[in-house]
Amino acid sequence: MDKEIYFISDNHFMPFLNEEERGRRQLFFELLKQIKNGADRLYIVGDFFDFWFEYKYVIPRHYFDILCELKAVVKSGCQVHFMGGNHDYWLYDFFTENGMEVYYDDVNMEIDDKKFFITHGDGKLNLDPFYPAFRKVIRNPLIIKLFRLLHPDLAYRIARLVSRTSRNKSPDSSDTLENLYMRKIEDFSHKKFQQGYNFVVTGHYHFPMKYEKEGGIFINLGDWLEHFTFGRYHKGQFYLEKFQQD
Ligand SMILES: [Mn+2]
Repeated sequence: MDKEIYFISDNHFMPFLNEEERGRRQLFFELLKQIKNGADRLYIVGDFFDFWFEYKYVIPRHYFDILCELKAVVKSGCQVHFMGGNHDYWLYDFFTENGMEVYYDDVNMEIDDKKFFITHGDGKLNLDPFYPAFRKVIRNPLIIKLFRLLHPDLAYRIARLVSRTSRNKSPDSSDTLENLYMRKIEDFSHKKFQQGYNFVVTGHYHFPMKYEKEGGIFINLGDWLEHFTFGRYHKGQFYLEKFQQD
C-alpha cells in the first residue's frame, strides 16, 4: 500500500477553551491538513479527549471545532478509527454516525503483510495493582447508566476534578520509574512479537518511544501536551515524528 497511516494518542483535548488549549488545537489542525492531503487512515489511540461522555441528545460545546475537523478528515476520504482511552471510553454512536470506526478494545490490523497490535495501553503494563478493579468500575454498564443521569454540566465538572487529581498524583519521571517502564515494555512487547506482531502501538504513557527488538517494533506515541508527537506508517516503515509547523 502506497498510502500513509497516521497514529495519534493522548491529545487530552480539554472540555474548555483558553489560550493554551486553542494553541494545541491549532497545531493539531495543522497536522490534520497533512493527513487530509492523502493519508489513507488515521488511528486515534485513546485519550484524544481529556473527557468524553456521550449522551443521547447533547454533545460538549467546547469540542465543536474538533468534531468538525474530524468530520472534514472523513470527508476528505481518509478513514478515521477512534479508540476509547481511560479518559474517553464512554462512546455511544456519535462517531460511527459521523463516519468513523469506534473501538472499545485493542485492535489487530494487517497491512502490507505487517501485523499491528494497537492498544491505548492502560492496565497493559501492570504498573498499578489497583488499576484493573478501577477499570472494571468505570467500564461497568450500570455505573455508566447512572452517571448518564447526571446533568452534563455537573458530569463534566466532576470529570474535570477527577482528571486533575489523577494527573497530580502521577509519579515524576525518575530513573527508577523509567527503568521499570522499560522492563515492563520489554516483557509486553516480547509477548506480542512472539505472537507474530510486527508493530505494537500504544499510547497512555505520554512519553514518545520507539523500541526495536526481535524483528518487531514497539511504539509509544507520546502526547499532545508536551511532546506533540505522532506515528506515521509508510511502505513497511514506522516513523515516530514530532510535529513541526512549516
Ligand atoms: Mn490514558
